[in-house]
Amino acid sequence: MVAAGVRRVLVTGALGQIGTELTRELRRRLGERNVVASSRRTVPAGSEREAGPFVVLDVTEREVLEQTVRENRIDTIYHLAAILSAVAEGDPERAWHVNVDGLGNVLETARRCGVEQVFWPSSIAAFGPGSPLEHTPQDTVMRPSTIYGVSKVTGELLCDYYHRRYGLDVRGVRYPGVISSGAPPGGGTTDYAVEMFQAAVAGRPYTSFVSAATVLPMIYMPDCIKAALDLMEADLAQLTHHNAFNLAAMSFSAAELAAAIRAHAPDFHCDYDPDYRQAIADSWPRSIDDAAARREWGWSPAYDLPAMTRDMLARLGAARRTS
Ligand code: VAH
Repeated sequence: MVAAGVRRVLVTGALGQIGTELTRELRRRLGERNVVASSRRTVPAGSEREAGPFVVLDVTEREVLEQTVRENRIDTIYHLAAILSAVAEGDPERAWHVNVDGLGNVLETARRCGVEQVFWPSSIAAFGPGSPLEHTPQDTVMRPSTIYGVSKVTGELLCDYYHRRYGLDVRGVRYPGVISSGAPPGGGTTDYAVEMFQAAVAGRPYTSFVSAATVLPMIYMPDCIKAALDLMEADLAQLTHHNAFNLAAMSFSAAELAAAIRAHAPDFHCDYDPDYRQAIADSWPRSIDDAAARREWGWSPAYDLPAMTRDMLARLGAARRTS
């Protein structure tokens, strides 16, 4: 029997870059037994599986999803399972199936099972060449040129529909590139930022797949997790946008990131050899106006580029020494 008032949470994509850290923080706050981690992949013994309940779950299989929600008495879903921008361009049909049909399954299951809250992350990838790309507004033209961006705009509209039509409390943010020292990123266009840190700590040079001058909005993982949990705990009556809040913490070029790393690792060398992901990056905002998130639920990032760089290098260095 779950203590009255304790959330029963399901995390999809719980083995991914964000899912791994979000599951860990939710379990710290709610108790391990109250957070069910799920993934399409199985997890080797001794890792996240050992830390609490884990189920193998493909979000495109609605019956399995509904059975998991009912059997575990889930009242809150953090839906992170998705195919990211770079991988999605290699298989647009599957990206649509996972990102859109998967979200549709989560929303319909939440409606049918009386789930109280759903968190689903959109992305700055929901903007495109037709959007203002400097200080991109919360509400503006959204005609993304990637299937990932198309799936994110569609998802935002689907979440709005379920909130308006059924009153489902679904919330989310448009994440920028996420930088973290834990689970590796999963095939996005911003993965170069994490890979640069990993190369520097390993004493290796790095070849960036975007140009030195490429500027993108980024967020450090502790702020990424804080945003999700702060938004989910916010007073619904104060929210105008519900899902798809613009969110950012910093913007910098690939060359500025390399320089910030070299301030700690003077021998680190980075060169630049743009590939197909350059066109994706060029279609995205360079900076974001996240005033709505700051106004409606008090968003305030803790990490800027110098603070993130110090913490990332310290964590990766410590992990390397113990591996
Ligand atoms: C990606 N990391 O690169 C994700 C993110 C804004 C980028 O959505 O696809």
